[in-house]
Amino acid sequence: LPVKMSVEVERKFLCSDGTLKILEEIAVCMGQQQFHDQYFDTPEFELTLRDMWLRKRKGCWELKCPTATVNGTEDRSAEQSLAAALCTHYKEITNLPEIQQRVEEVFKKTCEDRESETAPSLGDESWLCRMNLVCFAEYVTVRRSFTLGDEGVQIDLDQADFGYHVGEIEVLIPEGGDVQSAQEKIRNAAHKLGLSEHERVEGKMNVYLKRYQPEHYAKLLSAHVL
Ligand code: V4E
Repeated sequence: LPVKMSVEVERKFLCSDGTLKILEEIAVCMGQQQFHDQYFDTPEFELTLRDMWLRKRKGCWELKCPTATVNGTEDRSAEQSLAAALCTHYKEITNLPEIQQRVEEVFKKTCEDRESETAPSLGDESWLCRMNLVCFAEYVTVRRSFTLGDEGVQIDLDQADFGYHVGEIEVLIPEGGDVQSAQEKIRNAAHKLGLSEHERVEGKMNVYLKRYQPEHYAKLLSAHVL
């Protein structure tokens, strides 16, 4: 069976009191949750240097990686280009065998014992060891989620345990879906929230690595990943 994947199109923002007030007026609060994220890579940062982000959240594995397709930019208006520049988009893979296969492809080494192995139970994390993956970042986030309803736009307000607050406007689309129209929806939502068109905001990982893993951070900066 083909594995269903989605692409997350997202723009981060700093949530001022003013933004929060507007949000509470125009959006519907979907509740609050708390989760502990653990991110994994090899000691040489082979995944993150390829902009691949392997994490465990609430007992589930997720891999975020760049989308393969490159969108043509010729027909874009200045507004569309700006909307695109403020957004990121990543493919999200949540199926564990698919994640393991992607990671193996990166390392270009097949594990000899793979064929003979029976399917690992969900609790079996020997594959981490086999692929030399170690946890390089972990933090707890308290997230309040809102929806603008009509257009499938979700807004999250995140508070990380290392003292960083950040907002995210996000739209999920199927793989191969229309990234540009998702960016347009995000731009409209940002406009409704009164956000500045020019702010480029750091994500939690950015701040975390800068603060706690400066060597890793510097490598990602010079590889233009962050
Ligand atoms: C893709 C990525 C990272 C993985 C964490 O992604 P992010 O969406 O920031 O985390 P979170 O907790 O909000 O996950 P969600 O619940 O939305 O799935 S860490 C760094 N990146 C790349 C990246 C980038 N280059 N630029 C920006 C602004 N953000 C992320």
